[in-house]
Amino acid sequence: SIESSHKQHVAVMAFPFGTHAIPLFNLVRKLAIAIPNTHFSFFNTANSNKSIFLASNSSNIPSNIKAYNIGDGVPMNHVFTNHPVEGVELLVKATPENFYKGLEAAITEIGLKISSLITDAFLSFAVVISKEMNVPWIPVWVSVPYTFSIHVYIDLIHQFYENHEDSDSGDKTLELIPGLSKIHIKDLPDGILPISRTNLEESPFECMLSKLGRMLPQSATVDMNFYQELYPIPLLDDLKSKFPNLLNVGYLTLSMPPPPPPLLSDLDVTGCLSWLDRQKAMSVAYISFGTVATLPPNETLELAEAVEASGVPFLWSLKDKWKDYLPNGFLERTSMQGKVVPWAPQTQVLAHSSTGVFVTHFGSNSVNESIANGVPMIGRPFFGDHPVNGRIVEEIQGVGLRVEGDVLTKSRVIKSLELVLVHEQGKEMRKKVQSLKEIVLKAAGPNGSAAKDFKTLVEKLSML
Ligand code: U2F
Repeated sequence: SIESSHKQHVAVMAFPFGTHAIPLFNLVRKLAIAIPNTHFSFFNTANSNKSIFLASNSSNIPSNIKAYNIGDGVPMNHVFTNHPVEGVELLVKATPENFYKGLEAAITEIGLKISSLITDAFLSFAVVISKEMNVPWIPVWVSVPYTFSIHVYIDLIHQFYENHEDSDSGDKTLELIPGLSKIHIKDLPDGILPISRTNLEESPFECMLSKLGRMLPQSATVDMNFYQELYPIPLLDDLKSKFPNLLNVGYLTLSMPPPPPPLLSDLDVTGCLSWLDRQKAMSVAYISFGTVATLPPNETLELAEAVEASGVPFLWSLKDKWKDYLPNGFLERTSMQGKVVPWAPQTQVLAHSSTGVFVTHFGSNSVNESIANGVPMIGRPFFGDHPVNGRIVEEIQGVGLRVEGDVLTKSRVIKSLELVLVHEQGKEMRKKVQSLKEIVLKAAGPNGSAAKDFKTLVEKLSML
C-alpha cells in the first residue's frame, strides 16, 4: 500500500453547500497536523473541493489528507432553475451511492480499511454506513447547539405543534426544551415541522434532515462548531446528559487567536482593509448576506437608500450580478462614503477597529465571526437556522437586533443603524458582545475548553 506507515484511515464526508464544507475541512486539517500517522480521505463534490483547495494555499494542506470528488447528482446538460436548494436536492438524491463509490476507491488506494467516519451531521445516512463498517460515527454540527437540540427533540416538537395547531402556533415558544424557551415555533428550520413545505413536492433534503433527531443519538461523539462556555447552562446540561461525548472544538472558520495584521495584507486584494484603515473607529457598517441567500431587489434598493441617507460609512459585499438593483447613480454618489466589493475578507473586516456593526443574514459562521470579534449585529434572516440564530443574538445574547418583520425597508434600516451605532441600547449591545469576545478568546486559548475537547477528539481517533 502507498501509505503503509499510516495506522488509521479516517473517512470524512462533507455537505457541499453554504458554508458547511469549509469548517469541516478546517477541523480535518487541524486533526491531520495533530495525528500525522493517520490518513484522512475527504469526500466532497468536485466544485466544493475546488473552492476549498483554491482558498487554502495548497502548501498548507498536510500530505495525510487526500480529497476525493464524489458525484454531485446533477444530470448531464441539466439546466438549473432559480430554486436555491435544487443542487442540494440533486446531491441528496445521489446519496449514499456517491459516497460509497468514493469510500471504495479510497480504501483500495490507501490500502487501509476505515477506522472512523467523520461527517457533516446533515448526512444522517452516515450512521448506517458506520454500522456496516463497524466504526464510530462522528458527526460535526456546523450550526449552533440550539438547532442541534431542536433536531434531537423533533418528536416532542411535533406533539407540541399538533396540540397548538388551531391556535396561532407560530408565536408559541419551546418552553418544554431546556435552553430553548426563547425560540418560537416560527423560527424553526426546514425539516422540523411535519409539513414545512407549502407545496407537497417531495424533498429528499428535508427527508434527510427529518431523520437527524433519531440518527444523532447513535453517534459515538458529536463535534460542535461552538464553545462550551457560550451555552446557557440548561442547554449544556441537557445535551451533555444525552450526548456524554459532546465535544466543543470551537469556531471552525476562524483561526483563534486571530493572526497578526502583517500576514493579512496579502489578502487585501479588494482594498477593503486599507479602506477601513481610513475610517473612524467603530463607525462602519459591514454588509453581507453570506453565500446562499439573495436579498430581493426591492430590499437591496431600500437598504442602499437607507445607508446613503444615514451617511454611515459602509462596506458592502455584493456580487456583481446584484449591483443592477442598486438605485441609479448610487455607486457614484457614495464613492466617498462607502465601498462595494464582490467578496470581502470578512473575518479580517470584522476584526478591524473601524467596523461598528455587521448587517447580516445570521448565517452561523457569520454570527460566530461577529461574536469572536466583538461586533454587534443587525440581521435579516432568510431560511434554515437564520431565524433561530437571530432570536439568540437578539433575545438570548442581547448582542444585536433582528429587523422588524425580517424585511428591510429604508426607515427600518435607518432606525436600526442609529440604534446600534448611536443609542445607549447599541452601546449596551457592544458591551455584551465584547464580553462574549473575551469569553471566546479564553475558551479558544491554549488552556481553554476547545483545546481540551480537541485533544479528546485526537485521542479518540488515534487510540482505536
Ligand atoms: C450557510 O450559510 P452561508 O454560507 O450563507 O453563511 P455563513 O455560515 O454565515 O458563512 C459565510 C462565510 O463566508 C465568508 C464568511 C463566512 O465564513 O466569513 N464570507 C467572506 O469571507 N466574504 C464575503 O464577502 C462573504 C462571506 C447557510 F445558509 C446557513 O443557514 C448556515 O448557518 C451556514 C452554516 O451551516 O451555511
